[in-house]
Amino acid sequence: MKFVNRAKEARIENTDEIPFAHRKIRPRNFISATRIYLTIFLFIISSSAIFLFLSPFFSQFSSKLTTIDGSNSSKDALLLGHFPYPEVSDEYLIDLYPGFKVHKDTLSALLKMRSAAAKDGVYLVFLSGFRSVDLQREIFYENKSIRNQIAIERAKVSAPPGYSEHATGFAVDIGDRDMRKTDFETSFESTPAFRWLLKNAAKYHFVLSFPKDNIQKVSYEPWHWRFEGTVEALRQFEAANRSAIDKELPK
Ligand code: DAL
Ligand code: ZN
Repeated sequence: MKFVNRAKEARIENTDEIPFAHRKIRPRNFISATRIYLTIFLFIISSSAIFLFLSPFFSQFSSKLTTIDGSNSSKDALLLGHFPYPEVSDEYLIDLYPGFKVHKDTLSALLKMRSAAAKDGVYLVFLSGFRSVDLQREIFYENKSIRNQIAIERAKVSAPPGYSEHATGFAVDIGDRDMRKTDFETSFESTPAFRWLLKNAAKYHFVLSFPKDNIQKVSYEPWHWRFEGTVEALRQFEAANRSAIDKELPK
């Protein structure tokens, strides 16, 4: 027995004398560390492969989620090319003149713009501002019926109720005081008023909502301008602006 024990001790001593790097038999803790590293490596490789394989399903799922909350899916919110706009509550409206209301944040910019144009010898007329959803309903269905149009045709020139920029109080239709025959006509584009607006409206935070060949496929409306001079106004038109930037709407 003594002999066996001594032999064991000798083996242990001998092993310890061989430099670590030259030993044929690795110590046990070295082997288990290698196993752990190998397992982690295999785990990372296989989970990356699984993720790559499933990523198309994930992205489909996440686009469904964003569609539901409406925050990331401007094109799904459209109705016949128009984005939904809530009706501004009465407390935010102010009379520009009797029967003509606009969002109160718009008033000062409108007046400044009109004065600046007048100084340049151009006379802007404000034709319409805030429009309630009820009035928009009348306009849309009445005219649709009178003109014997189907909704798709009507929506090219008029927003369905709940989808008009006029409901926000931030949109105004503008004419040229000296060329009233061009009111609400594409010929408004050849008036001094329109040329002045194209050059100067951005100074007063007004933007042409429906330029020629707009991404929403709404008819060209050179008379229709919207105010984007506050964060609230910008938020209202975020989807419209984003769609114009992304050009992600169906052709
Ligand atoms: N006139 C445009 C289409 C609107 O009401 O938003
Ligand atoms: Zn308009």
